[in-house]
Amino acid sequence: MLFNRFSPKRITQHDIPLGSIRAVDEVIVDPFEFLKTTVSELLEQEKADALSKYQSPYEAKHLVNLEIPVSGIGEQVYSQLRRIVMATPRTSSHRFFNQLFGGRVTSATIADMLTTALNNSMYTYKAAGIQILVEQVVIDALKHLVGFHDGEGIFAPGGAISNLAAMIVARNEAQNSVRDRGISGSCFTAYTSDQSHYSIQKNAGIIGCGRDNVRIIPSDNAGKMRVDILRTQITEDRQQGCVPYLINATAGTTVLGAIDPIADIVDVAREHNVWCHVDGAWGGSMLLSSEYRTPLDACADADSFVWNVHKMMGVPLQASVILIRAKGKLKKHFSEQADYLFQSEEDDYNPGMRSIQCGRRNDALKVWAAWQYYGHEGYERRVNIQMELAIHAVENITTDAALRLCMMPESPIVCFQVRGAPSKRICAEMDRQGIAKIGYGHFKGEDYIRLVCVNPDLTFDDIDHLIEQTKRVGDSLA
Ligand code: ABU
Repeated sequence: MLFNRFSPKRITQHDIPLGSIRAVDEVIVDPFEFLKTTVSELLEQEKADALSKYQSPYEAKHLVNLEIPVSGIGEQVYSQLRRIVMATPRTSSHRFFNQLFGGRVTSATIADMLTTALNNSMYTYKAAGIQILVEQVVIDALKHLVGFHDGEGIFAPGGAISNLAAMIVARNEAQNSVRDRGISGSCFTAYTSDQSHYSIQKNAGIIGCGRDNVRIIPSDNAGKMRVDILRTQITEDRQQGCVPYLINATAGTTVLGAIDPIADIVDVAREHNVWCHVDGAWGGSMLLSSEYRTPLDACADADSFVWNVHKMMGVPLQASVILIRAKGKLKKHFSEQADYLFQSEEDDYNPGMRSIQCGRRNDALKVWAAWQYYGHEGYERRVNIQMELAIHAVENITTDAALRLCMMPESPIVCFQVRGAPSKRICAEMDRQGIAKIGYGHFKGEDYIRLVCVNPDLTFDDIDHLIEQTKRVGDSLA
């Protein structure tokens, strides 16, 4: 049995002034036994119920006393924790289609628990030891898949921040003085499609280039960036004296999963000498499949690439990586001196010289554990299964007159409508009734149900059941 040495339950009235201890019931809990039984119960419930019962925020507030107490409740915290766990949406269940992640790779979950127990910070070899080598191996594997054979990379907390890192590098490369002296005068323009992730605009605001200076390039009917409009826009901006610093191509858009014409976009970037970034947060994992990777092959010629491993590769959130084709840029744009921190080993083994963050969580061990478990072959099969699920959904939808497919998916997201029924309300009603968690997306003036087939443990029956339920709920609303 392993208790905290300092526990409110162990403090006596001789230790601290009278009145500051709240009486609590004697609860004896072995934390590791608690963890084991809670996880087992969660797994059982996930199979049986699939989703925790829908609770509005107002109802959820009354499930557990969430307020921070003046006097600690000691080991009673574990029963509170259990109640919170059981009331939390179950993203690994076969009724969860809502987000671009879902399912569970057990080896990665265990590795992440161990990461938490170890509690290293990934800025120096001194603090993280062999974990730095683990991170390097994982980054090398990812960058080779992209085709950045001489490149570099770093884990960051999520796709938006990884995109931020790429945009900072791109801005500084466009004007070398910016890092030290700030932006002066020029209008720094970025280019991204109307289907790209909102972080591009948000980050432009954060880095001082301005949200209004992001040129939103229209997409075609397949949700892909119009390269002809991109080219014209950059030319016009140059003529106006602007500094185009970034073109963002998306490999797997957030709603449709569409892949921009990356080779053509890279060509435009080279013509105009602009940094070409690929946001592959969603679609990056398609690189694992020889069958489906072709639309991403040209990423090898881009300047940077973002890959969220917690999406199609199924490790627990978060595991996002920014990869750069030319080695040295991360250090050039993010390193600082800190004698109290960087005390041993050369910079290659001190990733804190290359990251936005100082203290940095270890997101690499879980990826390494999952990849060891699957190998390249297993991961290829996993991506192929995700696509098979999506293709099955397409076949179901296109053979049913009550349904309408938005377009053939290029990655495992299938957008569709129940004819005559509002997609938004179907999704809300499915959640409220505890049938499934599924979201909607907007494209060319219409709302679509967005079916994300990211969990390879789903079966064709799960997909059919989901589609059947959208029809049933749609009929009740129509
Ligand atoms: N970073 C975008 C995530 C959106 C989603 O999971 O649906």
